[in-house]
Amino acid sequence: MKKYTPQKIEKKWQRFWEKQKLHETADRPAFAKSPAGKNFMMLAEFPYTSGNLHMGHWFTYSVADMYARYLRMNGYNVMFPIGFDAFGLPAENAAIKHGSTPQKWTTQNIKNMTKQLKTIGAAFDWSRVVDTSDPDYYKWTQWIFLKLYEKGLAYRGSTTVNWCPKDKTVLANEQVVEGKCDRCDTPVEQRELTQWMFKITAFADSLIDDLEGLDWPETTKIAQKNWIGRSEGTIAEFPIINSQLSISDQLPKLETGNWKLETAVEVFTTRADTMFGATYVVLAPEHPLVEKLKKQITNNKEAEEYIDQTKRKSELQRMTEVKDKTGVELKGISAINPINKKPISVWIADYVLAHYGTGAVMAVPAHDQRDYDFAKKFNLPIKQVVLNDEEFIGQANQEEGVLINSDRFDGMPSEEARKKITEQLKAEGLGRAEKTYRLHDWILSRQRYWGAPIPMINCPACALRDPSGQGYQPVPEEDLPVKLPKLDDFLPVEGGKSPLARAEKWLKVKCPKCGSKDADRDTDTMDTFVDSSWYFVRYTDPHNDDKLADKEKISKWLPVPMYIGGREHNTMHLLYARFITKALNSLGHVEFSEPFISRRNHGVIMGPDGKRMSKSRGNVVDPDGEVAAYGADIVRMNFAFLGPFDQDYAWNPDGLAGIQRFLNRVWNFVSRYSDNQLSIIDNQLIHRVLNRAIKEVGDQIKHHKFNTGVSSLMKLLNELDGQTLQGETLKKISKSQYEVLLKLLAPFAPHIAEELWIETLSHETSIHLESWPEYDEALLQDEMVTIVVQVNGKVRDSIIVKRGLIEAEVKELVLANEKIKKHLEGREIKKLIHIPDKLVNIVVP
Ligand code: ANZ
Ligand code: ZN
Repeated sequence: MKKYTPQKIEKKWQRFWEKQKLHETADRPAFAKSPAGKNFMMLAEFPYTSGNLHMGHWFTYSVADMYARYLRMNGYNVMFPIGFDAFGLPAENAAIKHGSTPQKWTTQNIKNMTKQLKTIGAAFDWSRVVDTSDPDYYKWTQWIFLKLYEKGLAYRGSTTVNWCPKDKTVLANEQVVEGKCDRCDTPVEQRELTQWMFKITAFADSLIDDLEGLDWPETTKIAQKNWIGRSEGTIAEFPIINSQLSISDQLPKLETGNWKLETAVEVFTTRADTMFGATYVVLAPEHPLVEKLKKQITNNKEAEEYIDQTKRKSELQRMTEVKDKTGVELKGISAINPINKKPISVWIADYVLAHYGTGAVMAVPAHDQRDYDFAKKFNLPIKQVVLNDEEFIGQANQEEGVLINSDRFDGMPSEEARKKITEQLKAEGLGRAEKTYRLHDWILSRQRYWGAPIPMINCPACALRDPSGQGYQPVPEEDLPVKLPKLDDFLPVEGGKSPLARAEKWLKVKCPKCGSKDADRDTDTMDTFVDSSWYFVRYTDPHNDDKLADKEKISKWLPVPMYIGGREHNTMHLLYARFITKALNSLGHVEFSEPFISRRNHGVIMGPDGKRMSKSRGNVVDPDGEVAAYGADIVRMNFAFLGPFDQDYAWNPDGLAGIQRFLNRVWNFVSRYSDNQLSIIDNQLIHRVLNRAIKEVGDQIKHHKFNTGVSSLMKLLNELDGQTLQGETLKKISKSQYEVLLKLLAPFAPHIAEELWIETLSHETSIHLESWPEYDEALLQDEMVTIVVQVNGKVRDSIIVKRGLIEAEVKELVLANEKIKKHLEGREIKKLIHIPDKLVNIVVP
């Protein structure tokens, strides 16, 4: 008998499958009724071209492959695509480090990673590979930009960014520590930068509301909702008056009830019910009204100093430094509370953010903690207007309740009062109901080299003629792709300019609108999240030169029925892909408005020390070594066996040996098969055991319980191997019963299953073209069970009987059993305890 040597067989079958084009998926007609023929894209997040496959890739792809193979065996026309998320900083930084270019580095890595991915033995369709840094791909990334631009969904806008004046670069919020650049300790400034943006906020509502229909992890849905941060409330206008003049002089329309004034502060509040308790108004220091009211404000200098000071804080800091509130009263002006028409003071303070709501709040110190802290510090009036069971000492009472001190709204519950107060404001032209969102538009400009150029041209001649001074013109569609020029020096430029500004030849271009020769290409590249927001669409038609993808092909494959990926993409990637889908849908390019019907998150494989694997920690385990030592099947099955798919695991090589023992046993078991010893009739007992296993293993894969799927296979082998089938000889296993065992194993360990199928059971075609075996529902019902037989509490034997026997039937069988008879020695039975389908205990004196 040959020994099981995975290294000898795995390459052979990988080549065999490739030659047979076994995993190249044809486009079947859409909307097939039965699973047979139904297209199914099994999507797993494509890798960054980071250089090497790590344990996490193996975990994700091998387990996703089991699911893909199972579906295929159940008649689905499965596409299991793979590609490379190749643009972006990692490639750029690695190229800098290794003295290479991003192009060379990426090409090399894709080659290397392809080789590694093939060792998994997954059913990837290599004919559909996409590479986001390939001009054939990013042509369509640019096309999407243009389509969104045409509809106003891509625009130039200015935003505040964290800016390090020394490094001359934009910093993410996480890179600002205590107001300083985390690299050089220089105080960070806030800067307005004009960049390209996608109007993701236009879809804010549907991005929340459509989550309901998705089969996604609840945690992912919650993460998206929080990220979008919809809050429903009221916009109220607080008219501004000169505090040195009498109110009636300034509000001549007092009698007519028309309070609308030219200058008013708009505030956003979710608690309009507390409006009678608004005792002052606070503007964000950046609020444009501060500049506008300069003439009336009597302490401008003080205000300006404070505004300067604010610029040095990041938004994150302003939100988190809660305790010590700072601010400046704007003297010389007052605001009118629109609900009771009383004048209140106006302040600027950095706890109010410029880019949330309207950038101004009505402060209700009795019921909002931030306002309370501020009021305490500056001695401002605190007026309770909501009554409830909560204590109200030393802090704000933020709960809802019943209104007090609120005129005709007294006694009204908060919720009703919000509606009624908003209605009154609206009737007086002083407010309206409004939703706001935490979500900002998506800034997609990057001042880096390794990305898809933004297909826009800036023409100074056109700018002169344009009333808004805007000279940007879209690159005509037929000129796409705007290829990324080769640059020797691709390093980031100081001063926030893109390295592409150095590509002088590339830069100069004729204006597509007016023909001026003075125009420049946009030198920014797109955020790599744009590249990955539509790659699944390209899989349906990866070689199409004329279109993003053929519409019919899109409708055959999409939306994606199952998407597997990491929790780190709960917000950004998944949100961006949903947005691009909704945008393409609204423009008529795709017929669906959600890209991913089901989403499952995979866990993370940590280092042996339980910490995230990283080179600096030195706890990286390289899968290549494990594969060389054990073979792919064992590594795959070990991942499946770890436990639930969505949990994190510390890497522990001990499991591999257990799986190795199991596959060795499968090998030896099936190798005992030989033509001349086979029985013609299937053994009924074995038939039952297999029947149950078919259902069990199938259900487990279907529900992504790959670990219990492996244990069911182990149990099955134990049963087959005669542990429980006492007295049944192996000779009685028929060929078709061996086949069932291999088919159940095939999704988990495709190489060994193929080897035994073709070489031992002498089949001519691949096991991976076989169907999942069918099971007999009726047979599940009267399936056999093993009953343990005890005498005086000691196990003496076990018997295999039909499930569901009653006590009398079991008793008869037990008493007829020779072994048990011996133990009873003719004594009289005092008592018999029967646990149906499990155990009998006979008590004798
Ligand atoms: C008055 C009030 C009274 C408020 C009360 C709360 C409680 P969410 O739910 O997160 O949307 N707010 C509005 N704009 C702000 C800004 N630019 N910077 C800082 N705070 C701002 O929060 C909405 C609430 O946050 C609003 O409702 C406002 O304070 C504050 F008892 O208005 B509230
Ligand atoms: Zn022009």
